[in-house]
Amino acid sequence: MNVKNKIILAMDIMDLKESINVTEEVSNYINTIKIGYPLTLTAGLDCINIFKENFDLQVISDFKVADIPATNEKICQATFNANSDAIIVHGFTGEDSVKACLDTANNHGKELFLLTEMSHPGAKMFIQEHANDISKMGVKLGINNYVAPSNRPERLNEIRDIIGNDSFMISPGVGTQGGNPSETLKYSDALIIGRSIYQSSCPENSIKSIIENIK
Ligand code: NUP
Repeated sequence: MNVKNKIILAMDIMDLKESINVTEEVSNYINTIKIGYPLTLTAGLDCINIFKENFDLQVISDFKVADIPATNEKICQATFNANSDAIIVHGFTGEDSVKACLDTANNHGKELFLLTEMSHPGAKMFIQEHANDISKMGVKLGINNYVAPSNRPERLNEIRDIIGNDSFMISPGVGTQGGNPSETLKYSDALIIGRSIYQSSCPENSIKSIIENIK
């Protein structure tokens, strides 16, 4: 996946019109948007086409797919048929479930992002302990794209070591969740940023200032 810019907009506004307005304000600074359940459960899967047609953006669907293989395959099919360029998939479900998603992505010529570890405090309870193994499983399956937490740079470092420099890593948790853009980009290829941009009184100024401060 070609994310030429360093910021992926996490669009979790639960209103299609407002989400389009905010995207319009920042669309010159991004080429990829990440949508998830908040927007698609409100506006429907067709919002993917709406963003792609109006803004010429790549769309990553953050559906954190985490079911049995047969159901995962259906979820991925529906997402790619709706024109999504990529899907985010949980790794804790194990190799067969992830492989079902990967095969579906490959069949559609689309991308899969493996979620290795999450950014919220509760991630320390269960998922963090297994994040390195989840990353190793991704490498074994030949997965190229990973999601790992910006607000834990020491973990980004470890996960980067496992997935290697040729893999593509994107990181949520910047700003509102405490992650620092420059620190994150030492390990990650791109930042996923939502509230720090879309909740700002001027999203354009916010994204500009984040970009200007990236060292
Ligand atoms: O571990 C994760 N943390 C996380 O915040 C995995 C994610 N996919 N996300 C998503 O990234 C989260 O659902 C939201 O869409 C975005 C971060 O948004 P914000 O904290 O910048 O508002």
